[in-house]
Amino acid sequence: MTETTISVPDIHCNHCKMSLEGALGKVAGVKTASVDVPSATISVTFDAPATMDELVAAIEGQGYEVIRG
Ligand SMILES: [Cu+2]
Repeated sequence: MTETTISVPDIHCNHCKMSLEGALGKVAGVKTASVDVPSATISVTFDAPATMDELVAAIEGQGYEVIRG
């Protein structure tokens, strides 16, 4: 199990939270995805076949830019 925190500065409201958690939840291998609106970050736990690149692609697919850290 890999746990990561992804910074997505454009997260600003509950709608962002719902759409991003929904998109990440559809990525095979993702166990949990939790958006924290005040800090504009997403905590994700995942296993194979999910990869960091796929998580980023799912986020970008919703129209958000990811800050890679
Ligand atoms: Cu929003």
